[in-house]
Amino acid sequence: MIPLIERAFQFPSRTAVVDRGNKFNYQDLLERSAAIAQSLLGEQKDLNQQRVAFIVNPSYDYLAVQWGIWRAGGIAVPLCTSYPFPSLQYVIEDTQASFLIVAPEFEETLSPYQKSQTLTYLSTRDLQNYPTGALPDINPNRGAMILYTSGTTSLPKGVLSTHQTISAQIKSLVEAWNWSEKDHILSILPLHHVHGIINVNSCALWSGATVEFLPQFDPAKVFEIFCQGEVNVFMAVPTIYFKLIAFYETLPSSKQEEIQNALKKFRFMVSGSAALPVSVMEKWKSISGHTLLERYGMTEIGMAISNPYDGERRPGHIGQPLPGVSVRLCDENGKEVPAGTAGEIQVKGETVFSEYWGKPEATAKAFTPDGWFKTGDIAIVEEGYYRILGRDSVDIIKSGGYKISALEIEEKIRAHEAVKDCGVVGIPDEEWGEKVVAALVADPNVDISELKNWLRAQLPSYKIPKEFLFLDELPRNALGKVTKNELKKRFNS
Ligand code: MCA
Ligand code: AMP
Repeated sequence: MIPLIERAFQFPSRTAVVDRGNKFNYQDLLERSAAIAQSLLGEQKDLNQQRVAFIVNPSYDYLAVQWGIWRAGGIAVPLCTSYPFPSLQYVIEDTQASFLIVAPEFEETLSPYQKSQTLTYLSTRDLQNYPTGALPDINPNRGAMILYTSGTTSLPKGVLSTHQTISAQIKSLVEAWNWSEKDHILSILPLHHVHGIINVNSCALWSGATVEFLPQFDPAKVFEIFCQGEVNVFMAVPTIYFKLIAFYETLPSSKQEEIQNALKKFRFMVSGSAALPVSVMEKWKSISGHTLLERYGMTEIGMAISNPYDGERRPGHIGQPLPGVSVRLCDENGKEVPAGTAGEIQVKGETVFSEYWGKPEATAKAFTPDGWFKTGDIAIVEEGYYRILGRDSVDIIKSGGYKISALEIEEKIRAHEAVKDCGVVGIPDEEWGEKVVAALVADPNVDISELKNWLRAQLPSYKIPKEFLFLDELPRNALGKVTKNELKKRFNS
């Protein structure tokens, strides 16, 4: 039994999805996902945790494919829609996917797989109108989803969650944030990450609420939908609030007033995936009347810490542990720190992932011997509220909510013929939180726009450094290791 899908049988006639003006109820979603499950199964009775990679823009189709994979017994591997071929190939091959489902707009990019010997290539067009039949009974302990996250290694790692983990993550948030069937959320985040998949779509669908899709973030369209008066819950990364504020400020006062009135009717609004600058929180409050609810999470653990739904939402703080989540702060020896001292956030509970896909050593390293997940984020508790102070690695960059590995980018840049060496760091930026920048030891005549285009063929554009600096050599310590904090200063000077 897949708990999220079982719940949908309780409210078949409620509107589940609004997508480009079309409405779909829960019965539609159940029928369509059952047909997709059947077409994936073919002659098989159960996909038995075979991996099914899929690339579909955020939409009703995306949800039907995701649920279809789950109902056939597969592990869903959502692909990032802005990845170039090599990044997609890495995920497809790392998961050893047996199926690849491709929406029409991505067929050209993924055409090398059309005649693959190793996987079954399916267009979403092939998944229409399949006859219904029996579907397998799924044990919730089975693998459900693999999401890729960057870390302190150059290659991203696949994070495996079970249906049980997903249910635990949803239940914790539904309880903490008072989700109900009356809710209507705008889904604008990419759907290969926890924020969009769990916090937005799955919490809404668990509750019998409505998910409205806007496949590509666009401030004008977001405000237009808000002004229609149906949406009452919104969740986004700080950069999105920054961009909405910037756009709002360009509008005439009559339009601003209309937006203000629409926003005041919302039930609540959430920010997460990166630190919410207090200035953004305050500006958004002056526009919307809402104090954004800031929470903290990670791909491996779902959401762990949140400001209260009722009660004070403290600026610059992430709140308290969520229901069902145990949190502790530890020093570098793994010993819990005394109250009021900074330490690494460690997390335990049913919401924590199972393993890094195919990487048992990385999985073992990520947990303490007594089973706590080591987040690498450093925090302190002040008057009962957790506050993030930083991360234990300078090689992880958070830009616009995306986690980016400096090492992955360095490795790619170093492969360029004009580059002898390079160092990538994140520097503070009002809009992106952190901005990816690169120092090059290279032929000074190298054409930066050519270098960027060359990188674009291998990396998604949000990973491409926004600034380049030429240096004769990279700053290093006595052991020869690049001193990244020193490097950051070169960009600020
Ligand atoms: C787009 N660009 C970026 C980013 N996004 N640059 C740096 N960082 C980014 N995040 C660049 C593009 O490369 C492009 O550059 C230019 O901006 C315009 O691209 P476009 O796609 O049109 O931008 P946008 O639509 O305005 O996108 C900004 C965005 C997006 C909406 C903020 O980045 C986004 O959806 N971020 C959310 C990511 C997310 O959901 N993270 C959750 C993971 P050029 O013009 O040079 O090509 S974290 C998570 O799940 C954990 C569990 C948690 O706690 O939530
Ligand atoms: P990801 O691996 O993409 O899931 O990103 C998880 C990371 O995002 C965490 O380890 C934190 O570093 C960061 N993060 C998430 N929420 C917050 C927040 N509210 N404040 C600061 N950092 C956050």
